[in-house]
Amino acid sequence: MDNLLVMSIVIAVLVILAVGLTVGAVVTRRGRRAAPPLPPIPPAPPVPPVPPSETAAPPAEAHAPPVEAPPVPPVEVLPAPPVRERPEPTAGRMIRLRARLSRSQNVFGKGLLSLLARDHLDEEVWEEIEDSLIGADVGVEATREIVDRLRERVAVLGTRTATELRTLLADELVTVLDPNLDRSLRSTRDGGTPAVLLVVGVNGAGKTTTCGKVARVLIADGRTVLLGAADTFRAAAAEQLTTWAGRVGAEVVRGPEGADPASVAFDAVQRGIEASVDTVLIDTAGRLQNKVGLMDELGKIKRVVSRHGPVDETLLVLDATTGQNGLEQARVFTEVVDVTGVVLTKLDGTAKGGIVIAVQRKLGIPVKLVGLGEGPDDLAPFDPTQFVDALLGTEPLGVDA
Ligand SMILES: Nc1nc2c(ncn2[C@@H]2O[C@H](COP(=O)(O)OP(=O)(O)O)[C@@H](O)[C@H]2O)c(=O)[nH]1
Ligand SMILES: [Mg+2]
Repeated sequence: MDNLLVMSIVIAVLVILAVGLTVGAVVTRRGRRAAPPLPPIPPAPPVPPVPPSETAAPPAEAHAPPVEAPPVPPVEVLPAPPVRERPEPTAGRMIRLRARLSRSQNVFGKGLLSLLARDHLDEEVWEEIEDSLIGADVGVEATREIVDRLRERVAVLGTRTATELRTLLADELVTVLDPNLDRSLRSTRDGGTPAVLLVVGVNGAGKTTTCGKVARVLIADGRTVLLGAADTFRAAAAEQLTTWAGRVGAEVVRGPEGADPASVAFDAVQRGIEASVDTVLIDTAGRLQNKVGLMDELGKIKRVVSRHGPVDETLLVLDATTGQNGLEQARVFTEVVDVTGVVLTKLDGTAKGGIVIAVQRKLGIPVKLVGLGEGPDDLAPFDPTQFVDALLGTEPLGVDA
């Protein structure tokens, strides 16, 4: 009995133990299914260093608010572009005139010299010489003067050879052009402010072209130049001037089409003072409706510009091919503004170089520059001796100026 009891107790304990183990195993398995083990975390790859790149975030100051734009100026100031062309020096440019005048059958070289080469210089020949000079636009008054003196000298000296006669004629032509006149361009001013040059003349005479050519000459001489586009009647005029400026690296001040020319001119000088340039060149319009209109326009430009200081030079641009007609128009300009120098353009296109003499005598103003073509360097300082040599179409013979 005792043995049976003990065995029963042992079996019971074993059963309890077995059940207990089984339940524990199931519970454990369930728990594992509900929460599977996390996969092992791979080791983090090494962080590559950030390479410096253009796409990198901009530095903090780039987010700063933009600087406030300056107020819009009433005129457009086009800054000087970099110099793209080097103009050629002015010395020796007149030489070109010789080829160009002779190309246009100038009456001096052909007619006059052959007349002077005649065996007998009788009354008839002298009259022919006179006609030739008048035909060459020298003008009646100047022609009389030249021929009278020539006749006198031929008589006194008994000059006969063609070479001697040519020398005498050249001498008289130079004399009548007055080689002692001051033909220098007042393009700089003492005291640090820019010299102001006003360029006037009828439409098509060559004002804008001359402004561009003069700017090139000055820049070639090492000056700084600002161009004022006071011809505001056609946008193309300002455009044309801007093109010239772009070639040599000059600043331009221009207004919108139809702007007041005087205010553009004023602003140009103002800007020239600020930028400390040597010279301000002002291109104007050449509408010649009537004297009153012209006086209003040019007079106002000059008055307004004068608030900054005097105008140093007023250049009248004249087309040599318009002959005596052009002279009459030119006279109106001299009555309206105080012209200090004449620029005679298109000498390359005329057979009548004598216009230079007529212009100077009629207007009483020195011819300072001559236009010899449409090219950028086709502008020469006027020199009477070189001019007469070119006119007579032969080698210089040592004419005394
Ligand atoms: N052959 C020649 N043409 C010139 C000369 N000067 C200017 N021109 C031409 O004359 C025309 C009128 O010139 P422009 O400067 O516009 O005249 P503006 O109206 O007075 O400003 C243009 O075609 C120029 O190229 C010159 O000395 N010789
Ligand atoms: Mg023009």
